[in-house]
Amino acid sequence: ERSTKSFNFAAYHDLETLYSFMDTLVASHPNLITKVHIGNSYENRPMYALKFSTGGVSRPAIWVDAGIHSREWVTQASAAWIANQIASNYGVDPSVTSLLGQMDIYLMIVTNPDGYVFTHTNNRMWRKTRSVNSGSSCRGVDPNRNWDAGFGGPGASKDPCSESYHGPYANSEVEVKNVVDLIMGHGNFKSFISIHSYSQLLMYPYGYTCTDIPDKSELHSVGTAAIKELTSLYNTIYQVGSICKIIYQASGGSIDWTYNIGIKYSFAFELRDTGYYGFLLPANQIIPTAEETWLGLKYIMEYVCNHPY
Ligand code: PAY
Ligand code: ZN
Repeated sequence: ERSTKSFNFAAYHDLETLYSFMDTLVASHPNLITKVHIGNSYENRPMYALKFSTGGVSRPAIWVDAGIHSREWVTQASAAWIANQIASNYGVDPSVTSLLGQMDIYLMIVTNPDGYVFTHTNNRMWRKTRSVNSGSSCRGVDPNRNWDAGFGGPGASKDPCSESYHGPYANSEVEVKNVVDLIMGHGNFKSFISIHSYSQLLMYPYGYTCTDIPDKSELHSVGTAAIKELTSLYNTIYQVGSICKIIYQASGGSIDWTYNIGIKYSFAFELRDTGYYGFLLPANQIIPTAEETWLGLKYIMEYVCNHPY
């Protein structure tokens, strides 16, 4: 089927289905979307970002990733819905049209493809990558403890069997390294937004320390305004704050690294719910979750577009 009209956004899908959805979406919006192959995973699966662009050379860009933790299924599912929303709103919604007239959006729906496959085939609750750890029978590294920001510090484990194992060294995980290389090679990202679940939070740096970032007051107010939009749709209540203060100290996280390299508008979402279903959010909440998240995301994107630096 060539049309994304037939894609069921209200269901969870395996990797193959999400990858064919991406192809269909690109095929139906060839002048807007390209599929960027940023490298392969540990188990050699391709990693793709959807690039939404109306032209220009290395325009200022916004990065959005989902599914770096494979069990957080509502994130990959919401990202697919959001990809379709951006595509169908371009040329229709003046704010999306104007945004894409000035900036590019990179959206990675499945940032941990090996883990995602494993959640379908073996263990629904798998969080980490699937790399082999030398000297241990436990597999995988926490890809949100593996970035080069406070690496190996408090809020990460040196035990390969832990869910928050930081890995042998920063960027040891090829899935992390591929994103790092894309970001560095591009050189003009102005915002980096990572989507996780669950807890209903919108967070900014830092995670590795509870020390405030220099841009705390601006990021806190952008986050608060974004959440006001999000909450307006279904009254889903979110909290806003730094990772360290609002959830827990966590070192080696992606948005701490992006902030430290100069990407000021670095945020992480924790989508629905607050723990009743947790990672096993029923599929009938996918579309409402995606819809409200899109409102928050769009607010941040517009703000970034209107506040060049
Ligand atoms: O960047 O979202 C962040 C840092 C905090 C998350 C983490 O990497 O540990 C929080 C957890 C997550 O989304 O991975 C929260 C969930 C509920 C968990 O697994 O504990
Ligand atoms: Zn997560």
